[in-house]
Amino acid sequence: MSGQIEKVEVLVCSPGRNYVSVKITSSDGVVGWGDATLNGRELAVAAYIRDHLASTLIGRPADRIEDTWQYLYRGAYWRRGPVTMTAIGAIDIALWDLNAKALGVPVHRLLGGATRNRILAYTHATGWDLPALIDSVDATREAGYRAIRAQFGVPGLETVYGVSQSAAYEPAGRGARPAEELWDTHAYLRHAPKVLSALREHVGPDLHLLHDAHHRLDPTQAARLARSLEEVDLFWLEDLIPAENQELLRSVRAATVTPLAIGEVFTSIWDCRILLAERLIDFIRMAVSHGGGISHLRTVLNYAAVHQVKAGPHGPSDISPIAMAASLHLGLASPNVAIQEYMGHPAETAEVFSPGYTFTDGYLHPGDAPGLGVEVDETAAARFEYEGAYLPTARTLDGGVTDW
Ligand code: CS2
Ligand code: MG
Repeated sequence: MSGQIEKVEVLVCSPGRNYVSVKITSSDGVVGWGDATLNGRELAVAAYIRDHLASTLIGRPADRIEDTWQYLYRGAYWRRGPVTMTAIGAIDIALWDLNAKALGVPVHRLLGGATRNRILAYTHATGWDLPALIDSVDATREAGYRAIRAQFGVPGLETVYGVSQSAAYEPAGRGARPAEELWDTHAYLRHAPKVLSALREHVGPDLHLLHDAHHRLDPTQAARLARSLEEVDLFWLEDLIPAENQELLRSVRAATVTPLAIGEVFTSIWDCRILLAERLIDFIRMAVSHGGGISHLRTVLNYAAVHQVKAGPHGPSDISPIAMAASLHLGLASPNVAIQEYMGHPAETAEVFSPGYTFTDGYLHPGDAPGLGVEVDETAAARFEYEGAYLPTARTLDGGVTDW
């Protein structure tokens, strides 16, 4: 017994970047934490939980995790979408944390136990030109990574999303509105194969290389790029085309044997059912926080496994240490989670969130502390007030808005 849900509180703070966390307290005095961070839309999720969900949860048995998920998803008229699913995800993660703590076990034990000893991690390396990229990849490899995502500048463009111009890189920029960046798909397509081939030449065959196209291509461009990179032997090529139209990936898939990953913007199984059922992708990228929590992502992972699709969950800085811990507990307990993105967080984040997961020799482990193993310092959080921050908007050279 974990008692009843007595309090549902929302904590918004900004230690280095914005985070929204949910704290659920049971009548037995056990606390569970969930992550409700949605980059650039943080306050919408905070209000959804605070104004619409919190009061409906008070008094419910705290140990009915699945029933609470069903109640919030199937029991509500309006379903799906990032705000709704992140809100449900945060409550679900908090309940898993609370129940595992009440039983004194790590969350992965409640999920059936570890299916392997550790989880392969990948992180980001960036450089505006090839020498800078090579330096960044070498340093990242030196730090122990066996899998590295490589992003680079494009001649003729001043900025490229995901490419650091300074040491600490945070894709969401502070301010009242998104920055606007120019984007040129043709210039990118001419440049990318040369850079990635030269990088493979430099690193040799063993290192896993990944690359992210951020949904900027049409299916024909995507097929051409993926085919031209076959010799580079990428671990995956990510987010080639806008993710809404699942059927369009059929032509890309038929044209190439480069492994494809997609899904960081998906929020429910309905966003990827065709992709999984037809095995149009090799890796599903949904995040535990944006994808309805541990309970729903587990459904997605199991459906993916039936179709021999693996997972490589989203793990940039906007996945807070709470969701990162949840992803690792679920990942350790799920046989088809092949790799975990691990971008890390700004230094100040550690003043508020103290996670128990560890990175050793290129692999991650969630730790064996009860629950998710993340401590939250609410007094420290009060020092870091929310400040609006947005991902940039991209425009083509003629000034039109282009895809994310
Ligand atoms: C990226 C992220 O981690 C990734 O693969 O695509 O930088 C992503 O764009 C941001 O997390 C969006 O919030
Ligand atoms: Mg991505």
